[in-house]
This record gives sequence, C-alpha cells and structure tokens, in this order.
Amino acid sequence: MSDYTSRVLEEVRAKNANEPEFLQAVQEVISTIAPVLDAKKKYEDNCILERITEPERTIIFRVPWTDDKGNIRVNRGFRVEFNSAIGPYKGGLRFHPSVNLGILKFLGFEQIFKNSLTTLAMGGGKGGSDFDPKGKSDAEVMRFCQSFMTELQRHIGADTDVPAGDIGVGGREIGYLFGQYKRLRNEFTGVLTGKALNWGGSLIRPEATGYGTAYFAQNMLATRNDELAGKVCVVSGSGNVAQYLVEKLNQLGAKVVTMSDSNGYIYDPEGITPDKLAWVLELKNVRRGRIKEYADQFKSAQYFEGQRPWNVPCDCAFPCATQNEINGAEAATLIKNGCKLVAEGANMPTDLEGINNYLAAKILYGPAKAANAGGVATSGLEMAQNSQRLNWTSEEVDAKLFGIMKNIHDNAYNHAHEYATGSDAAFTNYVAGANIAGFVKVADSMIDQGLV
Ligand code: NDP
Ligand code: 2IT
Repeated sequence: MSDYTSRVLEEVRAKNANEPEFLQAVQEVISTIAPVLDAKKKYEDNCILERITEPERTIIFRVPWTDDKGNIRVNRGFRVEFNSAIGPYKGGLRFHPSVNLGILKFLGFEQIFKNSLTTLAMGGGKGGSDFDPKGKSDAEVMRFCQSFMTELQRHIGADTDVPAGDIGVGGREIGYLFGQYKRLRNEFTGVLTGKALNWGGSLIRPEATGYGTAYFAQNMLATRNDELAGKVCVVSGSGNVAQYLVEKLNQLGAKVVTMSDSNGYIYDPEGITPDKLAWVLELKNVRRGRIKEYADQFKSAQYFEGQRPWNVPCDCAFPCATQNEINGAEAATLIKNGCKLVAEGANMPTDLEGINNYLAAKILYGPAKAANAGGVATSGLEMAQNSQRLNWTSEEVDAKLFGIMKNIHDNAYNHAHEYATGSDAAFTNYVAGANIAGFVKVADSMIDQGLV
C-alpha cells in the first residue's frame, strides 16, 4: 500500500474503531485500488479517500410502535446517505436484530461501488432497523413499518434517496412502507423499489439478485471455457437471493445440494429440483417456516443443526445469507474439496482471510459488489419504468439484466488486467477489478462537482 492509502486507512480506523464491518469493507476497497491512486495523483490531491469514506449524511431515529398486546416497543431506525456523486442515494433497508450503524455503513459503502458498476445513475445508501420481523404478526410488521416511514419520509424521494429491500424486508414490508409514504406525502412516486406489479413494481425485480449472480458466474466460467451445466453447487441462505439463484442454477443445468437459514443447513445429494424449490418458496414466503422442515418433507435430505454448508464438496459455492459467513478456514475447506468458483449473492459474505485464500488458490471469485449487483440494477430499471410511467415485459427486463451483468463482468475483468502486473497478470483478480472500476467513476464525478 502507498503512504496515502496507509495514512487514510489509519485515520478511518481511529475514527470508526467500534465499527469492524465498516473497517473491513474499507480495507478491502482501499487495499486493492492502490495502483490507481499511485498512477493518478488527482485522487490524493482532492482527498477523495478521506471524503468517500465519510457518509454525506447519517440519520438515526426512534421508531415507537405497539405490539398486538398493546405494549409499547421502541426500535432504532437508520438511513446512511453515503454518496450521491453519480445519482440519488440508492440501497436497501435491512430489518434484523443485528443491525447497527457500523453494519449499515459497511453496506452503504459497498453500495457506492456496486451501483457505480451497474452503469446506472445511482448513488450509494443503506438503512434499516434492529427490529426483528421474525415471529411478528402482519399487523405488528405493518405498525412498525408505518412508524419507521413516518420519520424516514422526510429524508427520501424519487430524486433524492430510493430505498428497497434487504434482509428482513421483502414485498410485504415494501407494501406497508409505500402505503404510509403515499398517505403522508399525498404523492404516488417511485420512492421505493421492489414494489408489487399492480402498483409500480418491475417484473423480474424479485428474481434479479439471484438470477444476476448466476449470470455473473456464467461469465466467469466462460473465461475458462466452462459452464454451469453439470456443476454441483452449494448455496447458503433460503431467502430472496438464494431462492431465485437456485431457480436459475436449475434452469442452467447445475445441481444445487444445499440451502440454509440461521439455524442450520439441509444437504440434498439428489438436488433441490424445481418441484422441491417450489415447496421451499411456499415454506419461506407464505408459511415463514424454517429450512429444517425440508429434511422432514424430502427423505433424500439431511439437516445439520447449527452448521454452515461449506464442508460439503462442490464445484461452485454461492453464499447468499449474510456478512462474514465464510471465514479463512471455511474458504480453505471449500478449495481443498475442489471448489473452483465462488460467486457472492450476499454482501461481504467472505472475511478478508477467506478472500486471500481464494486469490492464492486462483479460483474464480466474484465479489459481492459485482456478483450481486443485478438486484440494485433491476431496481434502477424499476425507477426508469416509474419515470416513464410504463411497464416493460419480463423478457425485456431479463435481457437488460443479462446485459448489465455481462457488462459488469467485462468491466471488472478489463480493469483487473489493466492494473495486474508480474506473476498476477494471467489471473483475473475480480476484487481489484470491481473496486477499481467502481471507484474511478465515482471519484472522477466527485472531482467534477467540486468540494461538496
Ligand atoms: P432474506 O431476508 O430474504 O433472507 C436472508 C437469508 O439469510 C435467510 O435464509 C436468513 O435466515 C439468512 N440469514 C440472515 N441473517 C443471517 C445470519 N446472521 N446468519 C445466518 N443466516 C442468516 O434476505 P435476502 O435474501 O434479500 O438477503 C440475503 C443477502 O443478500 C444479504 O447479505 C443481503 O444484503 C444480500 N443482497 C440482497 C439483495 C436483494 O435484492 N434482496 C441484493 C443484493 C444483496 P433466517 O431466516 O434464519 O434469518
Ligand atoms: O444490497 C443490495 O444491493 C440490495 N439490498 C438491493 C438494493 C436496491 O436498492 O435494490
């Protein structure tokens, strides 16, 4: 690392000492963009690293609501408006008990570069609450969402900040949030994405993150004249991203043998076929049940309580649950068991040691901000349709998503090779490529717009 990157990293560490996930995300980006910073002094001259690691605005608010027994409950709400150099703040809302400022800052920071890679005009933001939707009635979730939006509405808008879903925020929550926004502001605008089709949503948005991750994996494999057909795939998570990734992997002829939730994973050596996946969708999205039930329903499967699926031998691994779900030892186990590709549906699912293991083994590694960008890209397409007051067909949206994922892949690939030197030159380091490509567009835009 150069003097500039080391100094800024030290300053960021000192200022944000109690935000380990944010520091991890910053370290990963800064350590890989050093060649660009060395080659072009304008970034240091304009203090771009110091500015890009500080959110433009952070909003923290009280969210009071009443549960079904009439008890008063209080949660904390957040919106981190990180960077608006290339468009309105854009990024999801996460409702999970683990949510705190540091986690949302890591997610918002990642979102800056991810959104830049999509080629669409979207800045970076993220928000959410430590509210836990698990075990709550629909009425409780609605009252919480209404209270959350009562404060959030004054900070967002179709040209200002456009939230969407993330962990714990799906179609139900977006509906309640949108309803309250419309009621308070008396306007029907594309202020949220992930809406239902009847009221401004886009076809393929629910599928987009998972489909996009599969498309990214296809593109990586193509560089080695390989394809997904016939590959044994290990997937974690069983929520929105995992569900549609499994659907697409099945369509592309791969065999998916695991899914998980925060309690454990199921291993089905015969594959999670389309009919079994349909059962999983009903289990998770309608009954809101646990993945454990899969092993009761399908006798070919076994359930492993309290474990993650990374010791299952596979050709390809797709972490789609949460941050830091693969550590250095688990990454080493994947590689030892023959895994040749990791594509990240979740945000920052591999820790820094794990990433170093992938890079040392020279496997195909698609980092989150590139591999899962199809979700937010399709949110960008939803915004475009809302502005036009038109709806595109699913074929049109899917074709655009496919093109965007190829473009992100090629952009990361080309930037990786432009800056790779010596023995690294033949290997595609998509981490460096994605970070550099995402960074340059935002940093140049910040310079164009002066010191704001
Ligand atoms: P969902 O809430 O639909 O599903 C989350 C899944 O991950 C569930 O199976 C959940 O299990 C599991 N999970 C959540 N937290 C943990 C944890 N701490 N430990 C183990 N398992 C956990 O969320 P999404 O599918 O939307 O999001 C999954 C990941 O993908 C996240 O990292 C998110 O940031 C990322 N992502 C999402 C996008 C989107 O469009 N939705 C776009 C890009 C990235 P359980 O039910 O037990 O909590
Ligand atoms: O992490 C992500 O990219 C998302 N949760 C989706 C964000 C969005 O605005 O669609």
